[in-house]
Amino acid sequence: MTTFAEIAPQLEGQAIEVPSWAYGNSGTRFKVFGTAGTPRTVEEKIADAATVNRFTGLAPKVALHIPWDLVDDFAALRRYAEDLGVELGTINSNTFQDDDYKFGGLTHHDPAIRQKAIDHHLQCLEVMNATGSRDLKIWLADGSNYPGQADIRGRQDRLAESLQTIYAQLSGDQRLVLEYKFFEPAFYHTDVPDWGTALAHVQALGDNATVCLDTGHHAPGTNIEFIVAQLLRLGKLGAFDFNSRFYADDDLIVGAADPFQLFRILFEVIRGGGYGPGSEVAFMLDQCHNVEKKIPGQIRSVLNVQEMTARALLVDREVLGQAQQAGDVLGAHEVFMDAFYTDVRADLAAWRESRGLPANPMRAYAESGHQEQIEAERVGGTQVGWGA
Ligand code: PSV
Ligand code: MN
Repeated sequence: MTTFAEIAPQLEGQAIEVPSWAYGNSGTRFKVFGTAGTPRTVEEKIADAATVNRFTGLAPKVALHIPWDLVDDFAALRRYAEDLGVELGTINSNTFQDDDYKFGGLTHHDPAIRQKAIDHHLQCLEVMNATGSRDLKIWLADGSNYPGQADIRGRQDRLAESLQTIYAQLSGDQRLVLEYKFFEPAFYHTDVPDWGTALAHVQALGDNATVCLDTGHHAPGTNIEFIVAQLLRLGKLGAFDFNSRFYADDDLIVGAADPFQLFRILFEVIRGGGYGPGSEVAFMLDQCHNVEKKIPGQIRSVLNVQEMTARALLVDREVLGQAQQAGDVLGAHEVFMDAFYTDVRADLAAWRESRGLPANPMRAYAESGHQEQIEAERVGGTQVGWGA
């Protein structure tokens, strides 16, 4: 069995990108609860992301959502973030909150609205030029609710054309990352419902277009790790949006609902070369903290990813391979499960301490007084929230 000491060097440099929107208020269509200490500005969201990084050493980047995080001076925002020890990461576009987009954006039958959606993405590219971000992540709410409502085929053709126009404007090492989701807000058909559709579009675009896999965007029972293996094999896994779910796109803390699934996914990531210094996969979170405090919610999340990464690294792949070759079904399964059942928490605590980080970041944050401080300081103004 592989030991923690053997895999420890591979934990070095693990980087998880946190979403700015996780620090704002969020909820369901029934209610958005306010939480004391919630940021009022983009800067306060970034400060919270920097706090998560300070306590964990795991979150050196923060992803932005446009227009939620629009500011006048992105170069200044970049400096602000860097002074706090974090970088601005993926830029997420948003064509789902404007009245014009009721029947879609990049797929819309009206060329004027389609152009508006394209222009929004070009604006996102300008933001990326100022922030130094590599990835433009596109998720579309486009789809229809009733059979016959829309020309499904025509919408695919228009989508391909719109994406082409945006892709042509990428510069340097910038990438277009296309995210799929099988339903919601549209309930009959969705224009990018699955990894196959996303792959078809990014393959048509070229080398700098890849797929984003949001773990909450699949039908129950889907074998997500298979999709990970396939996309990595094809060199087309660009990013993760990690979260966890019991039912639909619940956006709960990654690893909370099904730690074993997270382990299986990370095993395939490692197996497929998606982890480590040479990897170009962005490990992002896409979560909402509706009832729990947000900064500790994010700290818990990045720690869950770290813990399952360590366990997945512990799989003895040589012994596993031998068992597989020998047709030893249960032997192979046991090698896999041994790693999953290994409790790495004490080893990780010692490892963190050896790097000047708190052994237990959750406890250290709770005892730091930081939460009480922001709750006392952030009074007045308007708390930022999902959709604002
Ligand atoms: C859509 O459900 C999604 O996963 C996309 O990534 C959006 O940008 C994000 O959620 C908004 O929270
Ligand atoms: Mn997502």
